[in-house]
Amino acid sequence: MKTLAYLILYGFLLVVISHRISGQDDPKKTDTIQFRVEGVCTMCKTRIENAVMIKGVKFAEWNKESHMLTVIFRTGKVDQTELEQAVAEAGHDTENEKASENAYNKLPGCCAYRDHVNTH
Ligand SMILES: [Cu+2]
Repeated sequence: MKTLAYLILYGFLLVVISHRISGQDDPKKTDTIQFRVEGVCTMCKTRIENAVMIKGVKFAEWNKESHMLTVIFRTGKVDQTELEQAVAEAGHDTENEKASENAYNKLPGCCAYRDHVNTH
């Protein structure tokens, strides 16, 4: 009977250990990053947050005061360069990616952050 008890205990430990190992490459694992994005108003906020919601992104929030964009994304599904490029395509400069003239000129006048006219 003692052997059986050991076998059950051993089997239980194996299950626990294999669960822990598989948990390490859990597809639901996420990373959080922050980078600076230029913008002025709540319209910018909506535009920036929508632009960065590409495949693999779970959550995005841009702070109008600090100009920092927080992004939570699936580990390995997307990287910071792709995220910054997506934001730049919407017309907003980021730390490492500058929006094209074409993309920038599509922004409404109140969002013209490069001109430093609007500080609302
Ligand atoms: Cu704006």
